[in-house]
Amino acid sequence: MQPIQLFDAASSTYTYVLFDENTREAVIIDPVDEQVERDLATLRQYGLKLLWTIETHAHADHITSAGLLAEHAGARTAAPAGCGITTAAVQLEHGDLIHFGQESLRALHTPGHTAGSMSYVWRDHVFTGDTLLINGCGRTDFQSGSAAALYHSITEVLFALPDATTVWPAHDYQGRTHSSIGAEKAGNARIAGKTEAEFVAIMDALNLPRPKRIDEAVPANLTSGIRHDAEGQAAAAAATPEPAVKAAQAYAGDVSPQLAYDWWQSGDAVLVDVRTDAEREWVGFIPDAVPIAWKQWPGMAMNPQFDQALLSAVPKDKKVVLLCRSGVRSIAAAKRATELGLQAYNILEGFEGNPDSDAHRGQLGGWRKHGLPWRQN
Ligand SMILES: N[C@@H](CCC(=O)N[C@@H](CS)C(=O)NCC(=O)O)C(=O)O
Ligand SMILES: [Fe+2]
Repeated sequence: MQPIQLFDAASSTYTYVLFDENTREAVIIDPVDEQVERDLATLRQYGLKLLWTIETHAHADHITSAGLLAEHAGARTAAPAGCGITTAAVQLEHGDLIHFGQESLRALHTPGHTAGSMSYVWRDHVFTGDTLLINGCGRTDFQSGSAAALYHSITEVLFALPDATTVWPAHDYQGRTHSSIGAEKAGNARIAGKTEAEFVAIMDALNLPRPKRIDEAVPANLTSGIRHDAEGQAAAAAATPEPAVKAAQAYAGDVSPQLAYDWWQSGDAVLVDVRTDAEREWVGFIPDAVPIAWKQWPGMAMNPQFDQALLSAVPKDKKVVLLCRSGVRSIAAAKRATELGLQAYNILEGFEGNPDSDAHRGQLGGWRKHGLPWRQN
């Protein structure tokens, strides 16, 4: 079985999806924000349930979609402990295993490109991030990089894997897709047959231009891709729980699942489920709720399909109560519904509940936990 390899041409980044063929549980390595729609479509196409998003390091050249995938696919975020990615739910240490179905991925600390960088071994494959590239390696001139550390990571950690191990890098700038440990050991121009001193001299002489997006990308990646600048508002709205006080100014209010259900049953409100079809299929749905997926990706200012579907589903004299997985997207959707002239309420903690939410919301546990009606497909 091969990993699914996906390419982002703008940053020459490879993203990988691995899954258990029986349970269909999946992980994604180094997802790119601008490709989130493609990645969700890939998960749908293969019938996968995304359990984990995993970073090899805090990237300097593109922004991760980990935060978006956590919200839109219900994944948990994992990142190397030494990378300062404070929002990651799991901080990985050397040797840690990430399980998906019967499969697992083993984390190897491979510092050098950055001090926290990790590679991941799965069966006879290794995902090397920017530690080892095809006939190259990650640069070591910024972000706590160290050529000496990289030399040890490559020669002692990665080259200790069996020669037949397939190498899947985070980037290739010349269209190559994969290599092997044996091939890199024998022929990698920067490191094969070189002493540490020779390697350090090569790295010191590279003189590469700074990545174009480094000033924007690194801070965003330290918070799983959730940006707080003006341009990043869409992503932030989709992925960051906001204090209810601030949010209350932009929509009619927050309601408990029980109150939303009562309004819906008495005919005062229309219940709109803003989760994606894939989420409903995996986790369960509410019979008779109106499904209108809330999609807001980086660079997408408007979503006319959402607006149109919402306006035709909700009569002007009724409230709309909006539900998502954990009560985050539904806030963004309630704000949009308010802009469209509707009296819009956010259902606290959504369908599944949000164990990470602040104390104000922490008690509720979501629609399902309240014993309100729902069904599995
Ligand atoms: N031109 C690219 C920068 C490419 C770059 O510096 N890539 C890093 C990885 S984030 C690297 O280590 N490159 C190694 C190399 O080019 O040899 C950009 O502006 O984003
Ligand atoms: Fe990098």
